[in-house]
Amino acid sequence: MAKDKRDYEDFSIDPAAQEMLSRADKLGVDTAFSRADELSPCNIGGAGMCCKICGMGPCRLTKDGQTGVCGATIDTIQARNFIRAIAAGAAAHSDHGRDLAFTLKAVANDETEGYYIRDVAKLRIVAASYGINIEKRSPEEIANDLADLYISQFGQQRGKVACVIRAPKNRQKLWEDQGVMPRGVDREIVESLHRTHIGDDQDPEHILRHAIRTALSDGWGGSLIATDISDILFGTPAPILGQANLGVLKEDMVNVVVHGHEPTLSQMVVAASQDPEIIEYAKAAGAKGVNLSGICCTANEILMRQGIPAAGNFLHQELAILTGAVEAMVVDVQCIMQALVKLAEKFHTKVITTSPKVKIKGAVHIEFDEHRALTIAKQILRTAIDNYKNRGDIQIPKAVEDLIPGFSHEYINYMLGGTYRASFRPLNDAIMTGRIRGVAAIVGCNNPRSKQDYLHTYVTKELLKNDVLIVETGCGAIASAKLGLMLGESGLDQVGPGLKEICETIGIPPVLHMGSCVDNSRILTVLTQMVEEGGLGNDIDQIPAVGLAPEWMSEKALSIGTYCVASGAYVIFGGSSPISGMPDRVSDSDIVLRYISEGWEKLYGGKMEFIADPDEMIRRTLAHIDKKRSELGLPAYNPEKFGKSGDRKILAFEKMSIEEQRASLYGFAAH
Ligand code: NFS
Repeated sequence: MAKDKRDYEDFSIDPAAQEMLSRADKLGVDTAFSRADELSPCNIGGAGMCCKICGMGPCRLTKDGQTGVCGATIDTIQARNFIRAIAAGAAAHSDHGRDLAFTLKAVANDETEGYYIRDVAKLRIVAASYGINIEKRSPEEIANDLADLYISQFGQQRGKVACVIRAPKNRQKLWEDQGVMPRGVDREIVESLHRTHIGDDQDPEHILRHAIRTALSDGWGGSLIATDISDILFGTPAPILGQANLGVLKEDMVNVVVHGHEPTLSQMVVAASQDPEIIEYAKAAGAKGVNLSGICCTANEILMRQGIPAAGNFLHQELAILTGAVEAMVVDVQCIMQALVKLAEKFHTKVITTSPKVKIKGAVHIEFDEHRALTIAKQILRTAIDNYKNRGDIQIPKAVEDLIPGFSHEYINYMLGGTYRASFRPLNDAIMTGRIRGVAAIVGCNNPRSKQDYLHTYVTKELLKNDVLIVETGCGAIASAKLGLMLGESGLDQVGPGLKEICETIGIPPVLHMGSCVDNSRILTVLTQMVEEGGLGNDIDQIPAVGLAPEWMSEKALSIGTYCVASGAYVIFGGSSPISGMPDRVSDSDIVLRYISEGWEKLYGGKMEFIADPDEMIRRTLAHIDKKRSELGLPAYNPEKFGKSGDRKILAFEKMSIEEQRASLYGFAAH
């Protein structure tokens, strides 16, 4: 490895990744890690200062007062670049939601193969929340109406997206007052593109107002629809034992890795992998069976519902192939690197694309269709099994950690109070007393420009020490899982005293895995329920809570961050800002950056900041939480007050000698 290149330890904190990167070097193949080193990012485009929206450019604005050929100023260009990224992110999430709505419609009308309505209770609750009649009707009739309602939200032209009624009342009013109530999902995304065409909206604040409306159509629209329907069709998650990291791949089985985002396909591959006919087929090929695992958000979808192990997060997709033990990597949509195909050619791995929307040159395409879902899933698995005989030299890292994922908001509600008094009261009370200082959602991607998993897990661990309860989704959740922070007692020795008491009392890990990235909608629901429970103000912006995406890289992350700000949250992105400007070279090139922080905070109570230094992220998170506590009139955080009750005593007791135990019980050491 050349001197100016990063070492394996600088690429990732994960030993499995380090081992595979060393193997990549030995085999002479590149990865996203090495390509990131080879390819310096453009400092002008990276700062949002390049406009390539029309054929007169690209215009790169690097001098004070300079404009594009059309006269566009730096702040207009940055706002346009930013909203376009948000629109793409919102489109990805929402198109995923749309496809699920079509699947629900097809299931309701008995047109699919292998799917059924698993969570009738959630179907009824969700349908009733929109006024759909649920009395004396079959689940299929209700599902048909709900599917119609949800499908119509994408093409709706006027009014408001139906799901926004699930936000706090005050928040809905604020959105009305600010003129950012999303009307229809597709409409807001299309309008973002229209407004940013050459010669349209050229007032940055006006552009960014529509960015808020577009992102809201994702968080309180497409993403929420995706989560609802996934739960209805595949089951609302509840805690289940799972595993994470490359060590989940098996030497003596056909390894099939599902990668991407939509659970429609992966759920059916799970079902097909358990089919006796497929198991027999694998045995006939000389394997013990089919071993399924996931990468990225598909991993999260099947991990939290069926306990199917996660092979890793975003930057593990190439590393899984590098083991040489993957017979097929089955992909659908989003976060799939084109590099997989070229890498797979060095091994026997077949990359199988399945979505009508995604083809990669050189990959095998087996198009998925929910009407023949099980048949196609079996065809995919047979293709993988047939490939088992072609396996060459393999190297599977031993690294693997257990975890308990599956903390849906429904389960959190239940776990706090049980079936008869399910409520958020205990959580609110714990925050109000200061046992829990506040809540942080740590979400988002991996980025090869930073050390894989380092920022996620460093921030997570430091906030835990400070009694901040953590909820996680997406690749951030898999990072914590790989570190062993999501397994009941295992991480509790690193947790602050008050939070530890809460985790022990309820029996939860200090980091709650809430699902995939579209499931950030679950976090919105939790925040809303905390508001409705009372005691923490009357809107989301009053709750001592912060959202962080320390290793973000995707446009979806920007959409998520923006709808969280619009919902009242303080959102911190790590790494670099796509609209940082270069204030040292071009004065006022950070106008937009300042606007999405101070400007948005005045309007929505939430703000967005890009902070590269993890210690600064932590400092600002805690400062924000403490500020919100003080504004609510809650006692200042004081860890000294907690950690001396309940299980602490029992655990200390268990560690004592018999004599010490007697002394502590009876006041003397009896013989
Ligand atoms: Ni989220 Fe999921 Fe991961 Fe980032 Fe990609 S998988 S939708 S975008 S990389 S967290």
